[in-house]
Amino acid sequence: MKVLLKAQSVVVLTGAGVSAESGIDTFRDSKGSGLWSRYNPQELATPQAFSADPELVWKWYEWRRDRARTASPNPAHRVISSWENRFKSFLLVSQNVDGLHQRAGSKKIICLHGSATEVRCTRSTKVFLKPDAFEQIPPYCLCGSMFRPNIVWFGESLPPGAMESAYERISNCDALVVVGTSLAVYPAANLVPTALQYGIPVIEINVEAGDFSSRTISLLGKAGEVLPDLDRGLDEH
Ligand code: BJW
Repeated sequence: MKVLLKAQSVVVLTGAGVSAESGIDTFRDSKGSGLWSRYNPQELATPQAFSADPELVWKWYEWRRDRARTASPNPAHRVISSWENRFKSFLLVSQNVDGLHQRAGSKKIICLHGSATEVRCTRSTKVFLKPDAFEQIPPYCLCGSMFRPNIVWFGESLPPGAMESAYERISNCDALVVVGTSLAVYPAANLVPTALQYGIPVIEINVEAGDFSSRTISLLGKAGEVLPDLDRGLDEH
């Protein structure tokens, strides 16, 4: 892959599809088998839903946190982590909250949608690391206020500076590699048309073509197979 062979500065944007081969559900796909086809996001992933029924929302997150805990990083996570050493400048921008990139060793990472291993006090907004299960649902902070997952729900702002840093690095990179995302959720989805506007080559790895595929280098296939192939190709040159 010529674009990556010449690249000094690379940004990777990932979504739920990068963890699919680790057994983590995606949110949506054209076959209607993602998480949102079984659960209504308005009932679960909004601040309003949490206020109305914190126990229901927490039960859903405890189930998902458990699935993430028992899953292992796959070859796609491992290749992305190794690219921190391959390219002179590297940044991973992830929409995922499952922690599998970090467990594969990724350190240069911006988490746009928070982290399922963290909780936040609803009064002080202080963040605590809590990877293991809670004994009681909903869980409470020592101050007596309820904890919530440290995740960005619909209608909430992304972590301060996260999109700004991503835009800044993308506008200066030699290639953007987009892995396993439907690009259906904003503002993360805007990163791809922005890169295209700047004339930056975009390599897209997905099991199916998406809205931007006619303007990207679209590699159709599973991330856990395509990324190791791509990586081996770089080794051979
Ligand atoms: C594989 C594979 C394999 C499978 N290998 N590939 C502008 C226009 C319209 C709406 C908005 C807008 N700006 C903001 C909004 C509102 C909203 C939004 O985007 N709504 C859309 C639904 C239209 N955005 C927000 O509310 C954001 N906040 C915000 O913008 O604040 C300011 C504001 C608010 C309101 C109005 C205006 C401004 C916050 C977004 C937070 C997203 N949070 C979630 C849920 C968190 C809860 C949780 O995780 O429990 O984050 S949504 C969910 O989608 C999750 C994901 O990170 C995100 C992205 O999904 P992703 O990763 O792309 O997964 P999928 O399932 O969609 O795709 C998987 C892909 O993998 C598919 O393509 C498969 O083909 C592929 N695949 N197997 C490779 N093996």
